Amino acid sequence: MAKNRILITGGGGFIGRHLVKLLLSKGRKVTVIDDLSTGNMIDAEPNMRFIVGDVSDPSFRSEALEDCCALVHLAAIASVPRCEEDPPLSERVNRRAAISLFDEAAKAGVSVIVHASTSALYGVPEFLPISESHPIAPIGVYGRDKHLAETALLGRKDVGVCALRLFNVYGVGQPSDSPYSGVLTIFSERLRNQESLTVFGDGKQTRDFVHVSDVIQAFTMVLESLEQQGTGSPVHAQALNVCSGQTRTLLETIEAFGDAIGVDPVVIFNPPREGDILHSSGTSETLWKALGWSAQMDFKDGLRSLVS
Ligand code: UD2
Repeated sequence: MAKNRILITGGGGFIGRHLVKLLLSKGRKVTVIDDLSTGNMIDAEPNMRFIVGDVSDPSFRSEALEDCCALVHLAAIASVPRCEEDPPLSERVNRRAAISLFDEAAKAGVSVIVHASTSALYGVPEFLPISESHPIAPIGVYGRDKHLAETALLGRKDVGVCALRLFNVYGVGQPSDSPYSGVLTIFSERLRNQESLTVFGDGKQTRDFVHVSDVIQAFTMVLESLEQQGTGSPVHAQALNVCSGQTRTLLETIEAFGDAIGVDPVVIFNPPREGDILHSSGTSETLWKALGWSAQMDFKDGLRSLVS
């Protein structure tokens, strides 16, 4: 049987669900593997197989790779504090399972691998905006393990590979019930419930917020480029920033939320969170030059979709 499926690990999670939907809408066949630890089941679709399983378990990996021509690896322990609390867990999932999966995928005949990496591997920025040539200096185990997985992948010569370094991704569908959810999701949920917002620090910290619709476009464009051009693709063996290039302070996001819903949010200031970086801002010029990708979502529209 022809290998024509795309395996999406962590496909039941926030980014994964959006990506699965987009790929299915393009007529692609998709296999999802997700252990449902933070993700959810997706309603049955004719072109989708959903495997409930842990990607760090080899028996699930070989089942998931059946008939697959491409792999998008999103499954991870994505919570930075959780990785700090349990470094062996981060090492097992974010590093070792990822590297084993890349090896097994290549052996199983997959010709394209796209890996979800993170801006966390840059650590405290030495300059802004952060480009891919910024030194790698992760503060914690999450960034360290993600970087090691990324390095192992990009060293491969046998398949088309690319790692996307995601900045602060936001959008509808991010779980809001965890203290480690993204700040915009937490704020929108609290505003919907007419609750006050907690700001850690003075609110002047900046983040590069990129909307999930732009992120899944980036994954799809990279995937298609590697499928068409293989190791000759301009994104092959590259680690690329996926960011909007438009930074906002937390106070600005609160003001924008207030405008969107027509109320003045009540804000409570708490001491800064341990290990928080003050400023983060990226440039995605490399991905623009390679494939013409840039973030399209207007920030205010993105916030409006969160609160509507
Ligand atoms: C993001 C990523 C993380 C890692 C990191 C790398 C998310 C959800 N997390 O962490 O996985 O890649 O970047 O640097 O994208 N804040 C408040 N009030 C709240 C919640 C948060 O003030 O109720 C602050 C928080 O202290 C921080 C900022 O908002 O200064 C952003 O926090 P975040 O958890 O959304 O994301 P971040 O940048 O810490």
